[in-house]
Amino acid sequence: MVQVFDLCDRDGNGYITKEELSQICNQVSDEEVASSVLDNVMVCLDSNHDGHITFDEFKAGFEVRPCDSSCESALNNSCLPADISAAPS
Ligand SMILES: [Ca+2]
Ligand SMILES: [Ca+2]
Repeated sequence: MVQVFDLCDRDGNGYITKEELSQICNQVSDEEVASSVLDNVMVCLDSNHDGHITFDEFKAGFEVRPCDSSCESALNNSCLPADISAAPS
């Protein structure tokens, strides 16, 4: 999970912005990921809504995800779920 976070945190400053999420999604996905989808993912993962996803938020977001159908569908529409589970740990 730390590796996945580091992968998403492209500039290594300890948190993921929507910009970085967009970059990683467009890098791993053949299809363009809609900005509205990324907005939903940010809302789901950024639990204190400061515009940054910290590792704790990132980890917590994926742990609670199965309980939250709207977040699950947002994440399913992004590039993240398959790559998270397939990522080498
Ligand atoms: Ca970053
Ligand atoms: Ca946050």
